[in-house]
Amino acid sequence: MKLYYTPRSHFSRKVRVLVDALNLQVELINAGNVAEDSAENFGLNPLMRVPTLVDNGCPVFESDYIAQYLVRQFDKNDRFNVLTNDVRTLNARAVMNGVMSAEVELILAARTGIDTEAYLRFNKITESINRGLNWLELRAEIFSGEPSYLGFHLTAMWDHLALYDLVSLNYPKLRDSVGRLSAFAYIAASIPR
Ligand SMILES: N[C@@H](CCC(=O)N[C@@H](CS)C(=O)NCC(=O)O)C(=O)O
Repeated sequence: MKLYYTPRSHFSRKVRVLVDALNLQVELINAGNVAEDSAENFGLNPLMRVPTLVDNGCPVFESDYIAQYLVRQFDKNDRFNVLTNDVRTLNARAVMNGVMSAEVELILAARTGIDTEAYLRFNKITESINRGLNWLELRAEIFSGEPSYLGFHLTAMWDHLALYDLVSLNYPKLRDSVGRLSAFAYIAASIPR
């Protein structure tokens, strides 16, 4: 199996942590600059995003669908609660994905020459990150307990936010959860630099 990714990609990292947690052999292929527009770099993903998993020539798109695909194949007991139907967990997943996508919009807009300070649209995108994090902080107890895919997701989101420094991270409960999870070597191994 091959995973198209970039070392800093937070969407890729939640899959990479799951791969490491399940001890799977996956070849990592660096897609390079994700702002570019060549589908070949992205494992033939027409949306030109990472991650994409390719298994025996068959591509799987979307980080959470890739996680589900891996668990259905290799972790029948779903040890990290990837296949959950719990609405609180799914809502937290949706909010984290929204925060992460908003960050991608801001970063790639700036990278491709857009002055993000000049357009109101980007104010709303930034505010969605702040409100999303606040929403998660108020429900931080869902990240307690044994490491799960939700915790991998939180850590991937948080470390990326810390790296790019686009918003302030004054969320002590989320920070504590990330600190606890980062003590696991298989989670810390992929911290973006
Ligand atoms: N919903 C997708 C989001 C993936 C995504 O946005 N990845 C970013 C990198 S972290 C990307 O490749 N962006 C390229 C672009 O938006 O042009 C997933 O969960 O896999």
